[in-house]
Amino acid sequence: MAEECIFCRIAGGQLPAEVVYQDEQVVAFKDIRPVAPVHILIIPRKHIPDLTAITPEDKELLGHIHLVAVQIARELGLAGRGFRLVNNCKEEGGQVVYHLHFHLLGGRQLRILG
Ligand code: DGP
Repeated sequence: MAEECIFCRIAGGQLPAEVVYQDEQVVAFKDIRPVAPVHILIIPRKHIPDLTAITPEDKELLGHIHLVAVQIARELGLAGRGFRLVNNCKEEGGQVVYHLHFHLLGGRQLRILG
């Protein structure tokens, strides 16, 4: 855990969040500034600053995050309609919080990125 990291603090229960799913590896909670009817952040409990910091050790974790994303999408009725799973990496990728996270977006027609 990184003491100053807000997502570590959410994962540890020291900061409140609307948690929709959690297990020993990941936590999923509603984004504080939603840009779609469904906007959930899926984070590993492990502090990984950004996507470039992943290692081969994280392969299983990254697969697990995707399985959790699909499970949540299914539970929210998005699996048939479609959704988007996004990672913003570093400054030009639009990353603001430096704890790896994936945005699960859906519930409306999403436009081309860019
Ligand atoms: P990114 O730009 O990919 O780093 O997105 C960070 C997202 O995190 C952004 O959509 C807003 C969200 N966020 C920031 N602080 C908090 C918080 O304290 N609680 C929750 N639920 N979301 C947060």
